[in-house]
Formats: sequence, C-alpha cells, structure tokens
Amino acid sequence: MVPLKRRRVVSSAAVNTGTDHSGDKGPTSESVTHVISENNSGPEVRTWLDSQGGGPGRSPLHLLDISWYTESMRAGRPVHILDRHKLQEQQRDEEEMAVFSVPSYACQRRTTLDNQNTTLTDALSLLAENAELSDEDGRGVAFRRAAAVLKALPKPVTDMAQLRGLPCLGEHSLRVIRDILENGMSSEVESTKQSERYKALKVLTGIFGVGAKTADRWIREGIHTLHQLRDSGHTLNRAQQAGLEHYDDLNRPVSKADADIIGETVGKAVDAVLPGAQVTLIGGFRRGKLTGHDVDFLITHPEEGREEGLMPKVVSWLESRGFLLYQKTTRNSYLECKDGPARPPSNIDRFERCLSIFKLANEETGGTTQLETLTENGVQTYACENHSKAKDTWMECEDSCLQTDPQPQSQSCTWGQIHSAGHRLCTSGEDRGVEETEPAGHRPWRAVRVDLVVSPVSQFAFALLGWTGSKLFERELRRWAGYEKAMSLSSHALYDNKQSRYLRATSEEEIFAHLGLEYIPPSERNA
Ligand code: 8GT
Ligand code: MN
Repeated sequence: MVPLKRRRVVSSAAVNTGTDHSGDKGPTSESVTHVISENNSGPEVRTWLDSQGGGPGRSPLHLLDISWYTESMRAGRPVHILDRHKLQEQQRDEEEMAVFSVPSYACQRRTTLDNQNTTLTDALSLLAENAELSDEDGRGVAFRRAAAVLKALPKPVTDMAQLRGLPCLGEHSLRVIRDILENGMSSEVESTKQSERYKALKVLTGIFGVGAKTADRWIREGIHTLHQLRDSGHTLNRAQQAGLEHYDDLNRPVSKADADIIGETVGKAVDAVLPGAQVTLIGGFRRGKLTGHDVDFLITHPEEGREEGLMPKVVSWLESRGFLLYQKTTRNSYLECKDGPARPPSNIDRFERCLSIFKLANEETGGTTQLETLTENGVQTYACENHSKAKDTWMECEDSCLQTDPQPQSQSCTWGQIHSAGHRLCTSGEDRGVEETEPAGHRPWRAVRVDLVVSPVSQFAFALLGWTGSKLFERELRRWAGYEKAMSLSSHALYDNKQSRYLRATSEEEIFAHLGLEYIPPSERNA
C-alpha cells in the first residue's frame, strides 16, 4: 500500500502467488505487474507512478481498481481483468490504442462495406429492427445511428475507452457494446432473438406486403407462423398473396449477377417502348453490395416529359412476355408548386413507381443439361447444349427466355448453362396457375422483388441520390439539410427555406455542394 494524497494505491507484485504485497518493493520494480488503486483516477495514478520512476520505459503495468483486488482475494486467485476493473486512462489510451473520432452526421462520413465491427453492429441492428417492428421508430433510429458510427471506424473496437467522445452512442447502445466486449455477447440481444414476439414479427413481416402494424395485429390474434396465418382464414390483399406464395424465394438474398440479368431485361423493355430512355441500377447494388433483398432501378429520358406514361408501357411489355409474377404500379403525383412548399409534405416519393416480383430462371450447371419449364399441366423438360463460353451478349429466344449466348441456337436450346449468374429471366406465360409449393431446387425459376421508378430528367439527380441509400445515409442527409442548412431535401428536389427557392442540380455532386457537404460516392454511403 502506498499512500497517494488521501487515497490509496496498492502496487501488487507477483500476483500469481497472491503473497508478495508491495511496501517492500517500490512500484518501479520490474516485478510489479499490477497497480491497484482505490478512488484514484487513471491519470492520478500514472502521474504518481511516473514520479516514482515507473515511467514509459518500464514494462506495461495493469492499472486496476480495488474491485479487481477484492474479487481476486475472494476467488483465491487473480481473476480475469475485465474492462470495468481498469482505471480509465485517457492519455495513455490515446497512445496505446486507437481512439476514434468521427463527425456526427452519417452523410459527413465515408462508410464502406468493409465493416470492422460486425459483431457489434449486427447486435445493434437487431435491436434497431426489433424496435422498428415494435413501432418504436425513435429507438430504432438511435440504434441505427450507433451502429452506423461503429461501421465507420477503421479498426475493431476492443475497449470502451476507444469510444469516448464518439457521437450517437447513447447509454443503451453503450451498455450493449460493453456487454459484448466484456462477455462476448449481449443478454438483451440474445433474449430478443429468442423471444416469441420477435420471431413471429420476423416470420410475418417476411411476407411481401406485410408491415409491422399488420404483423402486430395478427400476433395479438395468436398468429405466429405462416401455417397459422393460412389457417386463420384472413383475407390477404394481392401483394400479400404473392408474398406468401413466393415466401422462400423472396427471403433468399439476390446476387449482383441476378440483378444484372434483370437489369438487361428491364433495359430491353425500356428500349422497346421508349428508345433513348436510360435505366440505372440503384439501391444497395449501386453501393457495391454483393447481395440484396430486392433490385431497384431508376428510369429516365434525357428529354423532359418523354418519360411520362412510360411505366405502364414497360410493365405491359414485361407482363406480355411473362416476366412478372406480380406488379403494382403507382402514378406520379409530384407537382412542384410555383413558389415551392416550405417543406415537401412528406418523404414518401410520388414518382411513377412499380413494385414487382420478377420471374428469374435458374441456370443449370454441367454439360448437357436437362432443363425444365413449367406449363399449365406441370413440368415440361427440354434438352439443351452447354453454352458456357458465351457470357457477354444477350438475345431473346423464341420462348422469351433470355440467354447470354451470342449465337442463335436451335429451338430446343432455349435453356442452358449460359450465365455465371446462376439464373436467367424466364417467361411464365403458360404457368401462372402453378403454385410455388415445390422445393426451390425442383423449380426452374425463382421469384425476385424488383422496384422500378421513373423520374423526369430534371429530378434525376435527386431521385438517384434518394434511391441509392443506405436508408440511414438518406435520413441523415435530410436531417443535415433541415437542421444545419435550413433546406428540405427529397428525392424530387432541394428547397432552400431561407431563399425560398428550389436549388437545381443535374448531378449528385452538385447536391452535396448545395448542402455544403464533401461528396461521398455511393460505395461510401453504406452507413
Ligand atoms: P437491400 O435491397 O439490399 O435490402 O438494400 P437497399 O437497396 O439499400 O434497400 P432498399 O429497401 O431496397 O431501398 C433502396 C433505397 O431506396 C433506400 O435508400 C431507401 O431509402 C430508398 N427508398 C425505399 N422506398 C423509398 C421511397 O418510397 N422513396 C424514396 N425516396 N426512397 C425510397 O426503399
Ligand atoms: Mn434494394
């Protein structure tokens, strides 16, 4: 025991034996491994140690709170040092471990897909999701913001001290992080995962067309599973029926290669009904994600006004060729007022938009392949050659299935190993009546959610920015615009409330500049 002011510091040597207390050995001795203090701050102890000649030159010491000592005494051995046992040492932390600093809005940060803290961010994202599904959006956003801060860190967090001064980390999030750092898991996250309510919410909102409110109503009626829903006799709307029918497919991730195949088809459809119109892949895939829950496309035409009424034509082109299992199109209802609204009435878009489910044919692998197509009566098989060499060009075959083989093949060859993606688009002209009740492995196609949005070219940059995401990045952009710049940002326009006028932009870069933000490319918007 060494007195320090009115408080006490214990320097404990040879703690393994638990016998050799200090007093006879000064704290500068190399054999002192643990310094224990009661009521002293880290810097105080460090200053005292330095004054005793135990400065930076010596081997590292554990600076611990008395609690570690008493727990070790009780256990009869030195207990494992946990975060709470350590004296907080801001200055030393900064020297010895990474201390991070990030700006507080996600739209000021560069967040790549290279997340160094997935354990922590997965845990916080699960709590965010649970809050959102429970209609507690405020709490949901708080967890999302906390997770986003951790996603932006260049290194894994190993110690709570590294988080000092970081924005958006509330008490609750910090508690979860501490639990994981100290115990390897968060009991709150584990119990949420196991809770019947969370499991039921996941199952039910996994149905396309079912939101948190509907799921909650069903759960209160005792419906927790798809079977119980089927047995309940509830009338489902068209979207929900399609969602239930294609449940497994729609809950499987979509690959980038699949997204590209669908993009080719959307491109063909758009080109056929309005030559010169352009299709851009948006959403997570534009941010560089390798998988997604759906595929999002933005369509425009370089001449303002030419895009009007485009969506119904694209949809009927796709539908007549059997590419769609489901679609619902909504009309554009966005009208810019002459003087501009003080704030666009809501963040919900009013573009012409189509929520759809595409039919994507599976690719068979191997040499000569037996391929199946569904007909009214069931399954029909075709023999097909291997066309593995061709991967670049697309052509439409007689049965409207798309393939990458540049050379026209014989009629029987409309299916085959033709794209690294694993799937091709397939028409479903004759097989609408067939339910997706067969195991996916036995079906020659899968269902994929696809969102199409049409924007006038004057709003294109705003739509592109608004639909590229991530959702949190978008939310933060709007928050930044409102709070920091007195502007209103939507996927249609940017309105300057101080100048009472719209600010035009033809590129995302211009919008960032209007907002006084450094440009962040899509691949760094993965907040
Ligand atoms: P994922 O598909 O892999 O899950 O990920 P994602 O592509 O990032 O998410 P998403 O749910 O497909 O949404 C893509 C982007 O579109 C997100 O930035 C989201 O904020 C945006 N978005 C919608 N719906 C709407 C909407 O009604 N209006 C606007 N402006 N953006 C929307 O999802
Ligand atoms: Mn998406």
